[in-house]
Amino acid sequence: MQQLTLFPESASTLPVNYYPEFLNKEEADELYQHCQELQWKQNQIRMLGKTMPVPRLECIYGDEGCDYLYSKSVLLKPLPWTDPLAQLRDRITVTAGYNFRIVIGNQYRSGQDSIGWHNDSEASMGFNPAIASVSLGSVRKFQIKPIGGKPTDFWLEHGSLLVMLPGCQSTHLHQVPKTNKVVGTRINLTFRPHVGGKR
Ligand SMILES: O=C(O)CCC(=O)C(=O)O
Repeated sequence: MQQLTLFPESASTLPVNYYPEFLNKEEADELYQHCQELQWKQNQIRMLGKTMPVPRLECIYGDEGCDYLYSKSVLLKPLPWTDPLAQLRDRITVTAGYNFRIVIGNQYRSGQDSIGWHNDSEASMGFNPAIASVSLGSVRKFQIKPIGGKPTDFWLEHGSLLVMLPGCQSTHLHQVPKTNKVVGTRINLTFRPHVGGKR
């Protein structure tokens, strides 16, 4: 039987900080409810000469004009902060010590929704961004590895916060792999800096 490693030992050597109970259950449930009302969309991505649907739903909220282009093909244009998302942003800043100007939501509707190995090194975030990731709903495996190295598995729980520290995006890759297990919906919110837009 697979062991659920909620707090992997090797995590201490990774450029991440993990807060498994950042939100209590009531707060996490309330935020999950709020996230149901966000404007989710299945975008199209261009890869290897083909256009295909992104294998998850996405949304973006943030400061005016902080557009986010990734994989040279998916352009996300932020809607204004909702009150709960702005409150969460400020709370993460107090805990983690970094400022954020956008939040990108990922909704994994089933085990077949995923995000493959990548780093988040878009120029719009500036040099060595810190990225803070809040997980809600079903637990999914999140893997992180040094480029060319072995992955560490995190099982990101409802209400947890994982902060990828400055430098992480240059040295490490991360993913949420597909699974054939029956899993419910998971929502992930990644708070990010941005060097453009209106202040
Ligand atoms: O869903 C997650 O935990 C990771 C999301 C992610 O890798 C991303 O938005 O770049």
